[in-house]
Amino acid sequence: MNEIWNLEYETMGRDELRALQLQRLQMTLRWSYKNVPFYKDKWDGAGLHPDDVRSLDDLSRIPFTVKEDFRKAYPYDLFAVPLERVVRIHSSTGTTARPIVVGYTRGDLNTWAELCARVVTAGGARPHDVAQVAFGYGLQTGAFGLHGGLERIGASVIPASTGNTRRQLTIMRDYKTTVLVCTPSYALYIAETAADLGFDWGELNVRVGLFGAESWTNNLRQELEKRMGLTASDNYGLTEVMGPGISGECPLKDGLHINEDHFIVEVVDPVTGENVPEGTEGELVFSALTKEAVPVLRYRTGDLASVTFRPCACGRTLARHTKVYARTDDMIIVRGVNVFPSQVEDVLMDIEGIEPHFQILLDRKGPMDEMVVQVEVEPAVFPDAMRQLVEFERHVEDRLQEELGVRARVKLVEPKTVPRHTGKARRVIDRRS
Ligand code: DLL
Repeated sequence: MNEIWNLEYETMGRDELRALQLQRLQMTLRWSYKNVPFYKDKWDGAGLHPDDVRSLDDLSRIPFTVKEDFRKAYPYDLFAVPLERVVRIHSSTGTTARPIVVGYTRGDLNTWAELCARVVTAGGARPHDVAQVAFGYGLQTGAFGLHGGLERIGASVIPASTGNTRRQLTIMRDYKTTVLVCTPSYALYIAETAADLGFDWGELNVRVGLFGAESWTNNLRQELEKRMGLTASDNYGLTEVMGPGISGECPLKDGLHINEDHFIVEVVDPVTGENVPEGTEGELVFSALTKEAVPVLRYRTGDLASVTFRPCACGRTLARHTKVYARTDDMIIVRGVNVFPSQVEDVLMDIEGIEPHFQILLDRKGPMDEMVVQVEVEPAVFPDAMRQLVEFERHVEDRLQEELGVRARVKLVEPKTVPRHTGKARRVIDRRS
């Protein structure tokens, strides 16, 4: 199954790669300094001139860029080119704050398609495939980005977009879809709908799932692979840096390969901002090396992972980061204990009879936080006798407590009660004021 889209860059020797990174970094620094007043002001303030960066070790002298910088720059203040040169605009849906707006020149779109071509190839897509893209075609980057990469490799792309799940399944069957592209939570919803409608996966041809855009555990991967009879790979990216195409898994699924000829990755301590040693978990920071319209240097993603620069048995020399299970800001604090939703998912997926749909509800009762985990049980398990129900709830509560170190109340709910998502799942409802 292993095939490498761009042998030259994906298997480049590390010395050669670092030389290329330095050259591109210096070019990007000069480009940003000259064309984006935000960077000029910030670096002048820090006493840094692009010419001061003479080796990759000087990278840490460059100030970080953060999400707030994008918000303040709304909509175009981080653009390095006039709008005449911008051929595409995307934005991430800000529910509360101002959205993040990014633009792409023709050259940027070309790079984006190249990088997504690498990621989808590593994930198992091939020119003969029929790829159904069930990310939303809209302002967000997922659909258009991966669409570009799939077209680049020569796959037949179906821009199905999200929603209308019954129609997704009909398309999947009638158009003979072989590659499904969406969030893992939507994949799960599709699988569930298929079962409800009596679709037989044996009738379908889907063999590869390219899933990403949200955190998901290996347990969920196994579940999806089992239910859908496919091989599922993870791919990662974010709007501020480019969208999808930043990294993706190869068939060995031992970390996500970062397209390092276009992005330098660093891992920093989320509190101090200092670089941490290879293999230590911290916050991923990316510097884009080739972007024209919206160059971005040392962007703090908020995503937690560790990175290895060891070559992979697949032949790629590109660094790998571990699956992103948590963000610095999705941690919830319940009665003083730090809890990540991915920990909850891991426990639940391990318990027989539980469906992989859950939601965490946080309330404050007097001075105390209360955490309720709504958990769906499989229809066959949904117990009639109240006693059994209570016992099962206690069992799940105990297992969660072992993992989280804090007691949550578990509420078993009937199948199909936890809200389903066609895009990214919403795992936590925090009603504490
Ligand atoms: O989610 C880009 C994307 C689309 C990636 C399709 C892969 C596939 P944003 O909407 O800006 O961009 O959200 C970015 O989503 O900082 C992570 O917290 C999270 N995220 C993205 N991919 C993964 C992943 C797109 N594979 C934010 N695993 C990022 C875990 C992910 N989290």
